[in-house]
Amino acid sequence: MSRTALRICPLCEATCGLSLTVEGARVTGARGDADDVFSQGFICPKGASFGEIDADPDRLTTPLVRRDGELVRATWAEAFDLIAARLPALTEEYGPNAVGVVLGNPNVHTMAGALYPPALLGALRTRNLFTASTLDQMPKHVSSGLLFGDPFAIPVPDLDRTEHLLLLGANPLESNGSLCTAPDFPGKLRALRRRGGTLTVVDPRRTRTAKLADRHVAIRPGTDALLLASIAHVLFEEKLTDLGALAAQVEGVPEVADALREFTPEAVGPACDVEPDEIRDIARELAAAPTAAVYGRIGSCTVEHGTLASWLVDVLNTLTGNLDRPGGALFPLSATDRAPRPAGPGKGFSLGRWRSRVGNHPEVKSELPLAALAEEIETPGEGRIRALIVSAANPVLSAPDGDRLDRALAGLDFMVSIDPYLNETSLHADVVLPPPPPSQSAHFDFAFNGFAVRNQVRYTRPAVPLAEGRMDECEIHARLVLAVSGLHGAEPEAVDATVVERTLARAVDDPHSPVHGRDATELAARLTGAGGPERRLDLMLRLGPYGDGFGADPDGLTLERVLAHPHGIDLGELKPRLAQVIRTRSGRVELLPAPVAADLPRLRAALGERPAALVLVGRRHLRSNNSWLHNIPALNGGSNRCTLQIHPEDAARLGLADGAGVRITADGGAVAAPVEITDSVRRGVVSLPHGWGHSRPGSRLGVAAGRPGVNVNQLLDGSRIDPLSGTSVLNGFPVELVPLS
Ligand SMILES: Nc1nc2c(c(=O)[nH]1)N[C@H]1C(S)=C(S)[C@@H](COP(=O)(O)OP(=O)(O)OC[C@H]3O[C@@H](n4cnc5c(=O)[nH]c(N)nc54)[C@H](O)[C@@H]3O)O[C@H]1N2
Ligand SMILES: Nc1nc2c(c(=O)[nH]1)N[C@H]1C(S)=C(S)[C@@H](COP(=O)(O)OP(=O)(O)OC[C@H]3O[C@@H](n4cnc5c(=O)[nH]c(N)nc54)[C@H](O)[C@@H]3O)O[C@H]1N2
Ligand code: SF4
Ligand SMILES: [Mo]
Repeated sequence: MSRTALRICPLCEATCGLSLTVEGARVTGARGDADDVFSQGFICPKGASFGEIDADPDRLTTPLVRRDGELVRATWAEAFDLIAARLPALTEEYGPNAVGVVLGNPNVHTMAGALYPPALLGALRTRNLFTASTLDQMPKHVSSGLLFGDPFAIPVPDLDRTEHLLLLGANPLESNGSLCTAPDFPGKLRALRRRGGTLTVVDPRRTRTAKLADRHVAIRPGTDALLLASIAHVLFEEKLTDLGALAAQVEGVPEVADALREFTPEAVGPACDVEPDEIRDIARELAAAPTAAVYGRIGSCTVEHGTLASWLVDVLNTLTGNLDRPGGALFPLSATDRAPRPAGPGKGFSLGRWRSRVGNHPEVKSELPLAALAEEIETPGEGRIRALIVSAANPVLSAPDGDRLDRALAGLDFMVSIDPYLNETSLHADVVLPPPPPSQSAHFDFAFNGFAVRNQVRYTRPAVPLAEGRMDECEIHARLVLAVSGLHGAEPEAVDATVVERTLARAVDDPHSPVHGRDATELAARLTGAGGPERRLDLMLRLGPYGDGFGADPDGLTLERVLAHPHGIDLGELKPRLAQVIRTRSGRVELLPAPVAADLPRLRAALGERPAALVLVGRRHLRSNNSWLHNIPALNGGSNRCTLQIHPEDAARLGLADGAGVRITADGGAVAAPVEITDSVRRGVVSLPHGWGHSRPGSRLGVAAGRPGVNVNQLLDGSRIDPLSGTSVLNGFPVELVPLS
């Protein structure tokens, strides 16, 4: 007997609604949910493999605890007893910074990862927080923090309505999009072309996305900030700027014009390898389009000038009047966002409120660069990291110099991993806490709804009941919070109750809240939901921008109402709302923030730099997801994907043959991979994907270990960093190649 169950896909940022076929407790099929208000049936091969991913026999089924050096199966009680015995004692003896926290990518794809880390960090009071953001989008947070006063105020391209899209360093045909949540991103690009709109793609590789474009610019890696600065320069020079309705809300326009004076197309062209005339054309097309959006992702973030490139993306959106207008780049308003506050000045955004102990890296959004984790564990002295809590992260593969991190992790006094697999990173843990497979978890996209191209709300309860011996990931996180807080053994619901209490206490005090002046205890008693996490979701929905305000708007959202719409509720197209978003001290968009101005000399210096002969960039494949889907046979079949792609002319010059081995050397080390000759990469650029290198003894990834690939991040020593954001340079670093005989 089979049944169907709905489940929002947690595998990438597109958040497609899936319709699962369930037999007993097993997911035997996955299709796109045609009635999903947002994804309307779209699915990709990863979503279609949901059943295989869910049932991977290598998933851990019980906690593991280290005894006499060996990780052995243990009960949940034994696992949490050990954590409660060890972690608080370490903080007691060495201070709060002795315990570090690493949060990886899947935390933004689980409810637990959204709801509990703030409480964990609040309890630990450590300054040693590291996340995947400093391998990814931190430059965009910094740029938005400085421009708008809120690091989460990230405008997204209005894909369904724009007439022109200038897309840099993103390959949504493989990635399905990022910081732009759009199921069927590929279909939306095709629709843009069909309605007469134009697409320009800037990428050193002729990707599947680039093949869809009207114009493909094969830029020299790492130089997008120069190109964008020059486009802005042309807009000023040819008097093509037109802020329209934005003018009154923006300050610093003349200052930007002045700061970018040197970035003429003639000065920038040779550095970017883009003809000056083409730069002018791109600028004119952008200015002439009735509506346009500039959008940059990984290839514009994880590079030498990542923050400047991210800033310039929104400078261009602003100068062309496309920021905050339909068809341009708009700010989504998700159902669990805070309800809009009155416009006006805010507290602004600060960087570097403290610095890392060893490398003196400035804090950004309370985080330190993930590339600095190993040195903070290795370097003796006060404040050294002695214990680590790692949730949903595999930095041994995803961050620079995994070999060094591997050694550093081995030297920790204590380590906890919340992870379904025993992999390259979790193999070092003293306690591994495995979440249940995704079919057994509820799902709500707290993060991605805030970057969605359409406002909507969807929630799916577990498709399959929690199996015997399993613990919900929310409960795992809540018990961890209790264990480090000296409250080991208390009911996990206590963690949620505390958050609810605090949130309501603030809301009833806030004159702008719909519950101002009401009784917090009475409101808490009205919350519905099957457990702590659902009650918190109900609270956020009810206090949110579309919420019922506990009766203030009887038609507003509640958990019950969302549950009554299993395919989701459409909340309409994105609307202009810049005034609500701005939290800068001036109350306006600050177009030339001081930290950006201070980093511009570094960009000017880049105009004169002699580019390296050969630089390396990454790439993604539709059937992968960073480091953790290579264990699924359905997603890791066919030809080897961990190859070094190289242009035929470069291959000939270096004596490299297709399929033969090549030794790749960079400042951090060397790896060997098979050569793949293809003219889809430009001359002077080679490409190797990340997330591979599954060859470390002690991990339990049977399928992945059979086709391990190599770890591209072993080529890096972690010293290449975008200084404003602490983000690692993962794209556009120099390499040397030698054929392997
Ligand atoms: N060279 C290079 N390096 C890169 C990149 C690149 O483009 N090039 N990309 C970077 C980017 S953008 C990112 S986001 C990072 C990602 O790097 P990480 O944040 O390290 O994420 P993953 O590699 O995806 O590893 C995810 C971990 O979470 C576990 N996991 C999976 N599902 C769950 C779950 O439901 N709950 C829990 N608790 N754990 C789960 C997996 O087993 C795995 O151990 O990599 C970065 N590294
Ligand atoms: N299938 C699949 N989907 C994924 C993931 C995955 O691993 N696999 N990972 C998810 C995650 S964590 C993220 S953050 C997103 C990322 O989503 P995207 O940003 O779309 O990531 P990529 O596909 O790596 O595309 C980056 C592109 O930048 C190009 N590039 C490299 N250097 C430069 C440069 O200097 N300038 C320019 N202009 N381009 C450059 C590369 O050639 C590449 O085509 O994808 C998510 N979705
Ligand atoms: S596009 Fe992303 S969210 Fe949609 S099915 Fe594929 S992996 Fe899942
Ligand atoms: Mo990412």
